[in-house]
Amino acid sequence: MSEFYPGISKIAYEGPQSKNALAFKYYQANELVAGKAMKDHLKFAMSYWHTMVSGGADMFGPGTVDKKYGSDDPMESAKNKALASFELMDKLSIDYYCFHDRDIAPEAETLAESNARLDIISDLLLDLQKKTGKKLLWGTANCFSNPRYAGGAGTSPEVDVFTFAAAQIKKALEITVKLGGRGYVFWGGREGYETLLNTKMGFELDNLARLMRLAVDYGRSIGFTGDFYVEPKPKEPTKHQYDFDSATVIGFLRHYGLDKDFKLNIEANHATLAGHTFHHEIRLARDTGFFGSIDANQGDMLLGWDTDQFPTNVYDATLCMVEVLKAGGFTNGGLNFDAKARRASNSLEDIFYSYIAGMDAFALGLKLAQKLIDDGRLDEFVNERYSSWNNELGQKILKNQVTMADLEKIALAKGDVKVGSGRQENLEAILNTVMFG
Ligand code: XLS
Ligand code: NI
Ligand code: NI
Repeated sequence: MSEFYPGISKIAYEGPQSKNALAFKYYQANELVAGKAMKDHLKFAMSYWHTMVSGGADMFGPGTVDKKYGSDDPMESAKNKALASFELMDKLSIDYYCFHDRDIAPEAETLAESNARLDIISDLLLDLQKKTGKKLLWGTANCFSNPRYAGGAGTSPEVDVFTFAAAQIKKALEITVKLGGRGYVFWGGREGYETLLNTKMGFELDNLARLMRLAVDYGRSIGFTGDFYVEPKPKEPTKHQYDFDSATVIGFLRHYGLDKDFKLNIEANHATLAGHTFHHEIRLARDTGFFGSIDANQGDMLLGWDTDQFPTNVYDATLCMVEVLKAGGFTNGGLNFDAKARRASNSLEDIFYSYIAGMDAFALGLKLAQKLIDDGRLDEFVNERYSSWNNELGQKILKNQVTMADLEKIALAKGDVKVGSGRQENLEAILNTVMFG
């Protein structure tokens, strides 16, 4: 088997003192954190689309990295790409991957031919999985790139487009099941609108839910026992996307009775686009029972779009991992690096530098998250802050044993109330001492 990343050997852990750019400084796959190996806490996944497909093209210029894998023939190239992806995962010690149908096998003239191509490549991927032990974290269908989806897929104004999308998702579910994927993602790329002047919003929302219901019913009928995910994002490519943020999606899933089958796949950059922190989105998912999986990346606060950068912000990674640990860890989900190297990062090594940076940031985040939990001061303060709810009155209210009139009587008798300090600055300082102390 020829090498696609020649001259780069398996990346080893060398520790934080190492100056070797091609070594892990914090990620040590088998190091135990709270009794569990780092690799099992983090469940890193490679995103096929950014890593194997995109060469860095943007609207001002073409790609800067060759992603043809030695062949101009689309299927030869797709096969080589699959081989290259496993070489890359092996060299980086990444156990999982994620894809859209069109990432692994390019779309053909007809749906039947596209499906046949998927059969061929998924056979190859299955074979590679068996040989290496690598796993599919989740699959999805690209129902946003082809011009037919310009007006949406499930939310298209045209019934033929809805039908085509359903057929495409059916096939994507089949290959996800075939490859043992434990998740299936709906990211509503163009499920939204550009202007309400041409849009039936309520009708589109109903149809989006209808498509998801069809997918759940079909997926369960072919033995998919994993999680369906919605990946919230407020905008881009459309001006307004229906899956705006976690809160919106949770409301949507409950409204349409999809909440038993769906969880959330939270992406850091999408959180900030929605005006939230990454931490906020994961916390809400955890507190409502919708925590599923994570697209680990980061945005640039000075840019208003989805820059999908490799995550290196250790505060964000730490607070994310606090939520993951408190959720009891990932079940079917994991940390998918939905991230791309910058266009100017055009060497073969750059993709390795990128993953090393992201994996090290999350390894560090994991250790610091555990340290923060062990330190206990933040949790202790929060518990104390809410402790009045443990008193008799608090308990009565929580058990819904009071009326407004009861509360008025108590408030009138008690007189004015003084509220305790929120101590934010002190808590931020504690965070710093735990992280850097
Ligand atoms: C795009 C999304 C996409 C999903 C998968 O912004 O992040 O890459 O993760 O369709
Ligand atoms: Ni994104
Ligand atoms: Ni994503």
